[in-house]
Amino acid sequence: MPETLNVAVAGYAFMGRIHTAGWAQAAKFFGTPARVTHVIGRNRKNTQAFADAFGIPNVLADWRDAVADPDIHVVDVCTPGDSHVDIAIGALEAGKHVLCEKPLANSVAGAERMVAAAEAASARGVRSMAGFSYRRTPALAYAKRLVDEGRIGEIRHIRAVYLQDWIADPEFPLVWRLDKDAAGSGALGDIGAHIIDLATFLTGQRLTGLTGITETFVKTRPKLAEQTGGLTARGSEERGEVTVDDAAVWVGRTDGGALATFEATRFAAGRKNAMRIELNGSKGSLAFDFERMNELEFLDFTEPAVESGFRRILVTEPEHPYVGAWWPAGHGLGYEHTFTHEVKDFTDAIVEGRAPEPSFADGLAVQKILAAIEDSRGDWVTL
Ligand code: SOE
Repeated sequence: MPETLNVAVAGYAFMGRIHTAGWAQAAKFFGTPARVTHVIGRNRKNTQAFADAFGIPNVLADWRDAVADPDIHVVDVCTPGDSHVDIAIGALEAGKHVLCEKPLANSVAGAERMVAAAEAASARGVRSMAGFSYRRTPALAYAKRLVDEGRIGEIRHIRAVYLQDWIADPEFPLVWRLDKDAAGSGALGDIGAHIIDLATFLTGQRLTGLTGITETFVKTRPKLAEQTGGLTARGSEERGEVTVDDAAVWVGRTDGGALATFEATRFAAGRKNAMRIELNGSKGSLAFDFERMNELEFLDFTEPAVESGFRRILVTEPEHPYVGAWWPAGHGLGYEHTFTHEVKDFTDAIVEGRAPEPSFADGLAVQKILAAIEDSRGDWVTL
């Protein structure tokens, strides 16, 4: 085991950028023994500019070069979904630990191949993890603690939505996230995957069956001229077809006897990153909204009705998950901290020789649900 793990990050646009920031912060705030030594990107000029800005010493144009380099110990896959299978499997077979962004792959078959490679690698002590970063939001990690302690009792309802509006303008161009070949699906896989994972993470329950529908409201858009930021772009005069869903809704039953409802959309005008989840149990309720990510609502249903009510817990105390490494109570954390916590937890597992969570198998379970929602078209699908 090297003293410090050398990390190659594949991709630099949005996820690559935030993962790179996460690795740097994890080293500083948690003493995580890892550093980004390489960034991999096909556009030489942009990749170099990113490397310069983030102080990364090496730039690679091809992920195969990272996989072949014995001095690289971790490959962090932050590219669009169509390259996840090849990079992750190539890296695992070469003995690199792999962190891979969600959704794990663009198909169930691809995710199954990744799981097989991850299991074979695990037998050799090579670790892998799926990048469901929201699990590492302190308020959600704390919510899980409360659920595990039985504070809300038996769970009756899981109610989750993930609402964005960044493509609500019909003239927003065809970025890769709107291309089925590159992204696998639309709002469903990009943000729906998060709430599927979170529902399982928080409750420990899995969907046993579901029915769902998807919709593409805007069928054609200007072709891409230039990607100007993580979720911003400039279009050209020519138009092309949107090949993914704009929104999806689904409802299901869990193996723990709960009813679950979900919605994922990029057309919720005014909602920027409103990932909300509410759990109602026999003894209480919990509610969270990522747009207020330092808060958690908790209702204790065992208290007398005359004085019970939702209390707003400010999840900024040093005793709350992850918070002690950061700022004094009340000063709050942001989106990027979830990635810092993610790479910290991943590295801890590598160092301690245990399997990190969520595993690629967890990523495959999400992938199967995404496929079931697409196949359902309003019919019941047993999982
Ligand atoms: C875009 O919809 C996106 O960046 C997702 O890809 C991320 O997973 C989510 O964290 C925020 O929104």
